[in-house]
Amino acid sequence: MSAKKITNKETIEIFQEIALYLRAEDVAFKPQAYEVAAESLSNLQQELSDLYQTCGATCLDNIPGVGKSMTEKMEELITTGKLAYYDELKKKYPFDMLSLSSIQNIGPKTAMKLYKELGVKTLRDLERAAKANKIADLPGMGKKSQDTIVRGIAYLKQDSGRRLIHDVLPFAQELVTTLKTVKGTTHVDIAGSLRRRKETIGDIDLLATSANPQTLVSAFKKLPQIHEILEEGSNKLMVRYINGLQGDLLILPPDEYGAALVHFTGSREHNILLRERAISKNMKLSEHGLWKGSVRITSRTEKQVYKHLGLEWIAPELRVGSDEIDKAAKKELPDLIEYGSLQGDLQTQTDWSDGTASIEEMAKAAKAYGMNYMAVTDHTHSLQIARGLDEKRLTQQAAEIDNLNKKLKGFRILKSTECDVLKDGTLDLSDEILKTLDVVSISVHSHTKMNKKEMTQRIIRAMKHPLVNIFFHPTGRVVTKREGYEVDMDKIIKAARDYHVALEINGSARLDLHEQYIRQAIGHGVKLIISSDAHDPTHFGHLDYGIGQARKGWCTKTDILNTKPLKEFLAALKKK
Ligand code: DGT
Ligand code: CA
Ligand code: CA
Ligand code: ZN
Repeated sequence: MSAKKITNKETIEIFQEIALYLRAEDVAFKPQAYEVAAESLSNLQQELSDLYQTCGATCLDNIPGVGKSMTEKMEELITTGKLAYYDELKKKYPFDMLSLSSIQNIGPKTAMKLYKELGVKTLRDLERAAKANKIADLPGMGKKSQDTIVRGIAYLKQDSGRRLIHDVLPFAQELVTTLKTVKGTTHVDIAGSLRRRKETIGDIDLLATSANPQTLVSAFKKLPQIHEILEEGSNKLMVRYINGLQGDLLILPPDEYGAALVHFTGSREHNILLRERAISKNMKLSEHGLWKGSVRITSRTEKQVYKHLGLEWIAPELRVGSDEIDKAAKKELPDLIEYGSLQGDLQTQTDWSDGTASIEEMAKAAKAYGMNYMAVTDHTHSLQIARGLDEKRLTQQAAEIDNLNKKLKGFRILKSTECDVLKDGTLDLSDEILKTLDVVSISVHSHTKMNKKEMTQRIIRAMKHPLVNIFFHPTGRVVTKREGYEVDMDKIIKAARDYHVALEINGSARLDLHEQYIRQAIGHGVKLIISSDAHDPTHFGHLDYGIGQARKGWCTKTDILNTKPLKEFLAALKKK
């Protein structure tokens, strides 16, 4: 068979686009299956076609998040280079759904409307339509939406090629694990934006030390994750990985390693401040070491470099070039929350609404991830796209949770909700039913184009409700997708303090709150929770990105309520 060899990246994009077409058509469940599969594939360590050659469909089926019907689709893609189902969709809707719906304010449905009403097929068409003022005239759009779209196009142009951290970190961690096993290797570390846990990543920077650099270089070149070698030197390689990202591996002398790690971790702004500090102390800092005249002061570890500059070691997540160096000089850095220190997850969706799995499957996955409790927070009925729950179904769900809790050992499922905040700031469920829940969480999903003042009032009204415990994804943003609604976060943070409502740090692609608001919130004594927003058993890893976000926002363990054991967590919530 001489089918064109399909890459992982192409498969991922096909699945993503199919999911969007299905969403535009309001199909239930199926879009999630494609999205989850696409997400898993982005962290696969091998080309799918190679995997298939080794062990066929069985191996495809074993990829987490990939079910039987996805396996069949992948098999078709690998063996024929095409997917008939996708080609059909493309024939029916011949427009670039993937690019169009990557623009701020354009969901799959809007993309469909733009195609049907204005014949918009590509980003260029979209730009032209906006310039000709045609989008503003469409029903439900208006001048404001058009302006947002224009800004979105500009944003995409400037941001092209960057990836969400979720789609890069596990891939890079696997590289590190493999390289560490190569004979003679003493250190392998991730540097750059990935180590700083930036939301989006430009490339994968790896640093290493080795007793035998040549062996490490040869081993690296043979990795199945590498698509092509771009540049090669005796201690440096630049490559393109199978996921389309570029990366380099730099092998360094052990004497320089600490200084190199500081340099290549960045950020640029942090490095500049460090160098200025070195100069003010009659020293010189470069990627090769810290120098006093022609003498290199010990630069083997980062700790030593910071120490000789009169600083505490600064966690990579804080290295942004603001006040972290001043605080490190005064020994005032916070004792940051550690990765892996959460005991429960407060936002999960199940197949009662728009999740892919049953409550039991989700609970088992949460437990396997190390959680001791998990709140089930299916959407509420005003959110029809997500098959939101009304009072009756929520009561049925409670009965199922009671049964499961009797069965599960050492784990507790909490009755909860992601209750929609309606347009006027009232809630989508009655007080009677809210009272029966262990945790009441609220969020905004509709009428997101309100002005700032109205939106702020609407949310504060909901936060004032005596039964509300947590406000989910407070700004409504989704990294690489949308900026979120207009809202006065100063006022929301103060309301959270006054009405004893915890704010969520959402670990999914939302990464909402942004670290700036996290720091502001804890400055006001507001408590936070970190959640995965899992819609699938493979999503609990999102918690880790939530912790990264919390660290970037200077949080200690005590700032985050779900670091507590269940009883203490429940006791810390607003009294009903
Ligand atoms: P990215 O790759 O765009 O997500 O962001 P970074 O921060 O990983 O940037 P990258 O890969 O270009 O460089 C890695 C680090 O190396 C960067 O954070 C700081 C350091 N670095 C690279 N070039 C320069 C430079 O020209 N000046 C300074 N001060 N530092 C640099
Ligand atoms: Ca980088
Ligand atoms: Ca780089
Ligand atoms: Zn939500």
